[in-house]
Amino acid sequence: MAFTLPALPYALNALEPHIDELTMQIHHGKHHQAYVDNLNKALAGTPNEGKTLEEIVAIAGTLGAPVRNNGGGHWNHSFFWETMAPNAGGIPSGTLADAITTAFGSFDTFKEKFAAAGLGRFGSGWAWLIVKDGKLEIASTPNQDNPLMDIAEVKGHPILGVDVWEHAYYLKYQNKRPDYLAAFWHVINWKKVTERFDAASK
Ligand code: MN3
Repeated sequence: MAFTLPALPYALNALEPHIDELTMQIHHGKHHQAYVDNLNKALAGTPNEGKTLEEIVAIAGTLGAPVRNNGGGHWNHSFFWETMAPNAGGIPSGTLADAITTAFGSFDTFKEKFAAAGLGRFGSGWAWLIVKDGKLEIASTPNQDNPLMDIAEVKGHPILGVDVWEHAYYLKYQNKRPDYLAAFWHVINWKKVTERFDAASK
């Protein structure tokens, strides 16, 4: 069965003023839709057509650039929309807060290191917070790769990720990736991230 664009879990303008409505409209409706359409095209008539998205991502390095890029694009964006929410942000609590303190010393140090991963990714890609061998780590990937892929430099289970492609921020923030990354903290759905952490830590 062909993949389809998932509906956003909130309105296009729900993340204003941090992420603007026009960016969301184009990012979800055009960019993500294109990853879905191109993934379906690349898989059509191949033995991988019936695989789940998770199965495709896990062997992305063996499937050629169109499937790797568009399969990653579909997985990453589906994950990204769920990572954000209106009236969100703040600081995590519970198990995740403890794990962040253990891994990074403090929440502020974690924020610095995560932002540095996003800023340090030259060109297009993603910064991630992953669970690896039961511990939290920060990673970044180029293009539409992610830490679940067989070809990832640092592998693990993503619980938080931020898109640092220019299409994620250029309309509102132009070239100012640091300003976009600063705004991202205001829209992180820590409840969702904590659920992912708990699931990945079992
Ligand atoms: Mn994007």
